[in-house]
Amino acid sequence: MLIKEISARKIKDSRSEYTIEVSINGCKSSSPSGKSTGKYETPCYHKSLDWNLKSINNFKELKEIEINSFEDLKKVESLIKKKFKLKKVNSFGANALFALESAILKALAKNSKKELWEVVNNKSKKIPVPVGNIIGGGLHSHNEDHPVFQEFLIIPQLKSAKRNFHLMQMIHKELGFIFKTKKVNDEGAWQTDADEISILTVLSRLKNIKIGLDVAANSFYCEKKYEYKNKILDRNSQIFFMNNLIKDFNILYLEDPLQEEDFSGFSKINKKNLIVGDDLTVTHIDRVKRAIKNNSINAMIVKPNQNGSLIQVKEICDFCKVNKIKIIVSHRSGETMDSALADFAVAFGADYIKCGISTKWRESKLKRLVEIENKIK
Ligand code: 2PG
Ligand code: MG
Repeated sequence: MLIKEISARKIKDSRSEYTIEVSINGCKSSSPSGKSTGKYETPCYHKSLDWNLKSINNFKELKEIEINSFEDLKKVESLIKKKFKLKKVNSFGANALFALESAILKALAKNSKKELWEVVNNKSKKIPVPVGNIIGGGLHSHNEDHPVFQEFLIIPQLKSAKRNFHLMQMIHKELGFIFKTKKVNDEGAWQTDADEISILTVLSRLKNIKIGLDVAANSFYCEKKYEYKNKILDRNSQIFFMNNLIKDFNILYLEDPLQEEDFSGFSKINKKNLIVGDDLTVTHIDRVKRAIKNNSINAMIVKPNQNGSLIQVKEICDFCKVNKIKIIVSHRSGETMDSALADFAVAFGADYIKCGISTKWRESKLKRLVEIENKIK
């Protein structure tokens, strides 16, 4: 396939902030963006969003290379490094690079009359289990007295993506009544003033789901202490508290229980279930290797735009599989209507996909997942 048309423009994401959309041969892809970002994530843009827009709009050299497979993205990455004199391709900016590569793959899929996930990996048959944010807190919620933990997650246990999607939506509705709230946060999760323990108590009574938490501990870590509404915990007490929560509420999935530098603290968290790195690992291979070496995690979040390069993201997923680390492909708190995340989750062999439950931005990914499931069956 040859690239005949290439353009980039600004669009607004679910938080009404500007992000990048790239079009290749008429196929469009856009990038989401995070609010509780890890310190070691790749920056979204090289110099600025406008700089990246201009660079992509004038990127004529792209029209000279032929793209016939996922691996051919390597040609694109070499060209970027050469043209913009970059040592690492990621320096082009994670959002700019991801939207560009994803749009190229969509164009290739259209050109070869295949699905997006198939051009990345046509052997993929596994449908990841959704992990849905149902009650929100932390940096994503705007009510004054919100919970400190960022995400209370439900992991449905039914046999298909379609049934799991419906179950999550039903429970989402039900919890709106239980917590007497009509306001959702950045990710479509309910906003409430209830405290962590009361929320977990309600979740523990639900049928056909397991409980997950994204503690996002960085966001309330200050001067070497974890600052809750009614208590301040030092590192050891935080580890103790996390281990007790796992036990008391049978938590299947615990993301970022400690701040992003504490690899050895993570190793002290009970690994009976999933201990997930996000800000800790930031979808970068050096951090992933360190986390595995330190026995910090047994699962990790993969966010394409924490890295930018889909070639590297795939390598990281392959590395995780070899090392028996479960993969959770994840959305960001500021999302677009692009549903490609579901395709990448399937193609990279993810075990789970974290993409919210409610609001059109989150539903677009779940609907796509169901669509892929119907095609694969
Ligand atoms: C997270 C994400 C997505 P953000 O911490 O896992 O839920 O949040 O996109 O703000 O980094
Ligand atoms: Mg997280």
